[in-house]
Amino acid sequence: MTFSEAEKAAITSIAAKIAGHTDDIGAEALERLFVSFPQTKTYFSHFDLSHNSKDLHNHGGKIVNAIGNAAQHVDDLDHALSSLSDLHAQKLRVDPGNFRLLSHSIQVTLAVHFPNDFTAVAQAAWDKFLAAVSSVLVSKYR
Ligand code: HNI
Repeated sequence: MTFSEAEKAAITSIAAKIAGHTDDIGAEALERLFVSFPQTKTYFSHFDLSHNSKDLHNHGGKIVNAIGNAAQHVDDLDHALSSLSDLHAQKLRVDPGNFRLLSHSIQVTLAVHFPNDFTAVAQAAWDKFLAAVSSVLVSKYR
């Protein structure tokens, strides 16, 4: 998948704004995922999923940091996400359909926090970017 300069700008500019708040943004995105699509909680039965829990912040931070790193490598996502791709395919075996649900929850979270930046152009770029990230993370399933 290739990204235009305008798409890259929309991705990196919002990624830069997220940078100082990865745990908070990630925890909120996860909470939105679990509230909206309760079946996704089954992968996290070992976590404390109560509102604002430490587990949500820790794990949310990991996810959003990985996305922030990917935003710096949109032309080389296969390489940038290689070990995470191994992990999700070989160890976690998350149903691929769940990636769309998380991508959606992330976008809603960005929209709420950065309403001025989350224009129609930015939304389309983020939707494409998160779909590309998800596609790499499920690329090694067999
Ligand atoms: Ni995902 C672990 C990133 C989608 C379930 N996941 C991680 C880690 C990162 C990560 C980073 C931590 C790796 C480590 O500890 O080395 N996950 C991402 C990203 C996406 C994604 C960037 C998509 C944008 N993961 C999903 C989805 C699910 C999911 C859709 C299930 C609904 N991930 C997990 C689980 C773990 C995990 C489960 C292990 C959690 C733990 O610590 O036990």
